[in-house]
Amino acid sequence: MVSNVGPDGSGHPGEGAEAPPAPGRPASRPPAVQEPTEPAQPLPPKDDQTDLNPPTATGVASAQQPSDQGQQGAYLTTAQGARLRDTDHSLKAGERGPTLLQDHHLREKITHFDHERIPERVVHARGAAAHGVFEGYGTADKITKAGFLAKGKQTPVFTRFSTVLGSRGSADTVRDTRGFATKFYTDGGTFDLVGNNMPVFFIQDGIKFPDIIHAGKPHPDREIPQAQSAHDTFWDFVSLHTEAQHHTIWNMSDRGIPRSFRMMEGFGIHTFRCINAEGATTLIKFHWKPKLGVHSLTWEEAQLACGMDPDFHRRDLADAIEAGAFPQWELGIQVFEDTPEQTFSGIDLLDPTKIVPEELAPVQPVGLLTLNRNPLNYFAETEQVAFHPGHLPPGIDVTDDPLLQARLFSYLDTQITRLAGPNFSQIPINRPHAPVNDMFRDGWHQDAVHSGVAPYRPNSLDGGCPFTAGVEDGAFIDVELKLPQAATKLRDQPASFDDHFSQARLFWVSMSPAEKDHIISAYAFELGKCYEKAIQERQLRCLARIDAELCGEVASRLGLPAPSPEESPAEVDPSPALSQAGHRWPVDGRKIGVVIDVDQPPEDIAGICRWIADQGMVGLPIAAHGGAVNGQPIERTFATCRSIEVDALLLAGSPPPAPDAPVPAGQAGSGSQQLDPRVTVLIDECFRQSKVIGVVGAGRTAFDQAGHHPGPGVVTGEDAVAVLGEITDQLAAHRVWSRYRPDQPSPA
Ligand code: HDE
Repeated sequence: MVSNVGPDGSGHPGEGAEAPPAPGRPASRPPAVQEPTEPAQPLPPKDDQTDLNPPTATGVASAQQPSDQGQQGAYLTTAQGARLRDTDHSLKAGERGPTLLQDHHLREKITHFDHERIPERVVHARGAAAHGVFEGYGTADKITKAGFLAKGKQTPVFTRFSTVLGSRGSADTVRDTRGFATKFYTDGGTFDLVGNNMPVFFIQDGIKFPDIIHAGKPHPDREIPQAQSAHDTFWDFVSLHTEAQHHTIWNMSDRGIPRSFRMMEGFGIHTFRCINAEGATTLIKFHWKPKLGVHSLTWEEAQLACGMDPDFHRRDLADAIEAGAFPQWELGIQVFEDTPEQTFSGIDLLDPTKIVPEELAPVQPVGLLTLNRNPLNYFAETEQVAFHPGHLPPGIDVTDDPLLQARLFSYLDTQITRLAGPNFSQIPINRPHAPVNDMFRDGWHQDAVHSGVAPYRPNSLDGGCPFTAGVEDGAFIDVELKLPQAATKLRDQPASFDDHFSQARLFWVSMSPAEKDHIISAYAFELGKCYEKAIQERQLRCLARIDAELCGEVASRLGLPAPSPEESPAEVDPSPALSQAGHRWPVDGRKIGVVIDVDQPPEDIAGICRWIADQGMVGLPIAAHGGAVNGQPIERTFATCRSIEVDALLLAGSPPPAPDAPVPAGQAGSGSQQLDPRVTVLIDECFRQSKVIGVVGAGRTAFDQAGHHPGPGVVTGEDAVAVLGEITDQLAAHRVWSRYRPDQPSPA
């Protein structure tokens, strides 16, 4: 940070700059004035800044505009650039006297601070983001002329992940839908793909959006609960507006508590229309497929993380990128013929509460997203980025999905309050990388210095500039569509939107037994938090229309009778692609907790950690105390580590007994002493959460004392590398599903 660097680059005043404090004087008295020498950290060379300083709204590269740089020069200055001698003492009438109104620096500093916060996003307030690059495969060339999808074309991107309901300071691992928004800075103008980690939405018409959000947000009287759907108004809404039942069952499934942003699918949800170079159109749906697979937390892990590490997802993303484990997703499309009906296999493509099963329309990969750089400044980039589903490049256009249509209005409108005016696209993170030459002028926070006198067209004073582009110049041309001649103006929707339950059932029947059990537990937990019995009963009537077993189980856990379905559940074929279970995935970046003890030879511990790192995973040494054990730096202690932080556990030594633990009469030696209860909890939780547990040599003492027995997913042996090899193999399935016992409910 240039501003923190003193003249000698150390963060302190230069040698001789400050006389030793006189007796009785505070050490922080202003230093004597002295010219600094060269700053120790020179500003990055111009080339390094080009990424952060894309062309401005006037098309001038911002590196040519020094005002775009956050910090310049080595000296602390006022906002006007006057160098400051002291920023720690206000100007007073006498050492013990009142502060003077004329102290401009004091007023400027406090005034700026008073206005540092901007309104948080009305939804999706909590998020984390990263920069990256998108490379096209060229496989969509016949469908769209969008240049960023061309083979080998690389486009800079910025992706922001978010929860929907919580405020900016809420926890990451709450049960909720996740946002997955990507800004592609394409040569043909910015493209924002503003999607979610679930392929359907709560409502079919955007006019209901304020209503579902009011229902999901905290109750207006007490402003609780925060970032939760486990409350009366949410369940009141979704049981009355039954189109929400499909999205709700996704929320109650494991998809509502992802293991990591890196392990989530993403969906554009709406159907979009593509146009190719010949002018032919196709309907498509966007999908993001994570290279690491789709994985989730258990409910116990999610709840633990809310307390142990509320920044769990944010930290996970930043740590992985910093460690060079760059997350990747393939962008894929489902392709449908653009017929007047806009349906596929009987599914209305304009209904955002419906999916098209991948077995009917396979997802075809069209490019690869790699996130490879963390933001430098949260506020400047992650907070101020502004997405909009209407930011489309030539080759991609919208459809008449009534939810998408309302979004096209909302995203522009909301930024005017959130980012204080209409010029938010001039904020560096929002600047297109394509040259911009609009005729928008003035307004709050206008940064561009526009030249010319004629911001209108046609004109004869500015040489006719700017010119309009034709198809051959890459213009965005709205797809022309014939509207039905006999269309009636009305507030209504097509009859095909009335089926609210068949796809919720499709989701349910596609789940594995463990996933079904998680869904039942989630409904029972969330509805169990409702005060109103009438709401619970109404939601049970909805579940009866999805599946009798689901309804019966939830009803019994709520202590209510299971209602009979008003209509028999539909006959549907499962879609195996919807289940997360039964696949194997790369283990890159997975964390193995290694419990070690002081007696272990240093070469053992170092060898274990090296082996884990060589596999592209992260070893997390855990010991009784911090610092180092036999030269091995300790990352976590028994006090700071909980199961949530590890994907697998290796008991590599016999940890010391609990301090002051009594030795049972007649027994001696560490093997008979009581295990530190924090290690017992760690082993218990990993066991219950179906994580692979490796037990090497003396680690067996700890495992036995925790009261567990070898079984599925417990790998024992004397050779640490052999045990680690087996752990790694089992990690590819994420969890040891064969150890999962639905009849043994976890405490959370
Ligand atoms: Fe959004 N949504 N939304 N939404 N949405 C916003 O825009 C809105 C919808 C989504 O990381 C807001 O800039 C309406 C569907 C994401 O900055 C706001 C409707 C999908 C993000 C808004 C929807 C989304 C937002 C709040 C119904 C998935 C975070 C701040 C018609 C396809 C983007 C902002 C980021 C954010 C309105 C429905 C995804 C208020 C009116 C469907 C990922 O404009």
